[in-house]
Amino acid sequence: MDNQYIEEAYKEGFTVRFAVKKRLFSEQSEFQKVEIVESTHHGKMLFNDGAAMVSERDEAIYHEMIAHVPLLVHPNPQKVLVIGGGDGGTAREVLRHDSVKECVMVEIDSSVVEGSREFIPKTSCVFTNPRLRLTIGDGVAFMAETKEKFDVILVDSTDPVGPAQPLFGPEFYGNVFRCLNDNGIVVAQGETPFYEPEAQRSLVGIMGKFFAVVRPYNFTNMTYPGGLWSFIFASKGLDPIRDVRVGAEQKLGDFFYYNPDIHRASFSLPTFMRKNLSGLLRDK
Ligand code: AG3
Repeated sequence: MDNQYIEEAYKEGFTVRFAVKKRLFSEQSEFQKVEIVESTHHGKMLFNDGAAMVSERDEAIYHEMIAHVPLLVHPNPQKVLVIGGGDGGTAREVLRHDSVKECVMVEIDSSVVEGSREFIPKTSCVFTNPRLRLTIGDGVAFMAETKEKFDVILVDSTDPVGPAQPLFGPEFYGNVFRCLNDNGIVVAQGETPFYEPEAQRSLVGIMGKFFAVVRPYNFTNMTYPGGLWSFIFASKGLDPIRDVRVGAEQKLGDFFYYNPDIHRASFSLPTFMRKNLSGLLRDK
């Protein structure tokens, strides 16, 4: 049906339905089906293989939280790597930080970049930023081969199926650890605690094999199924709450979702999540 887009989310018979005004872009790439629609109430929306990635109405929540939490904990983030993130929203938030001299982005699927460039300027506006270095390529191979070092690495991936699956595996995180400077932080898209407890346990466990500090944090949004959604923060020593640069967020301008209270509170986990992750969280 043309006037709606349904994400068939998870095995538990849960679907999310968005009313659609117009279909703007549909391309079967080498990796996935990339679609962009204009919805009636959530602005332009990007879907990869039927899973919602971006809605203009609430993309700021995800993009502020993946970027500003680690970048306001790191004392001087200069070089940042984004794996995935082809819509541009994550890099856009990263480059609000003046300390960042270069943001490298490695996106596997040029269709996501091209579709976003044409139809979602709200996120793809970053592609004209001279401090962004965009590479179309496999993030897993890039991580395995690069000799570059980064202060912060952000894994802005789709769900752990298809092309994104290796981004949830141990080889990848071994390479992430190797490519991070001593104060390094990685933040990864961590799925929803409601429907993906095993994926969260697995990812937190893998990151804990390499990193001294591993702490999931949550945000709530309208677009991703389940509403409550997670990132996993891992570092070589920096603590996401103790080491936050108090007041530094004021230089960044206006936020939709992020603020210092949310930063701290997002690391407070509901009991069912604590139980699921018991024994795996790491604190210094
Ligand atoms: N990253 C994907 C979040 C996962 C959404 N999953 C789903 N709808 N089943 C979003 C990319 C934003 N830059």
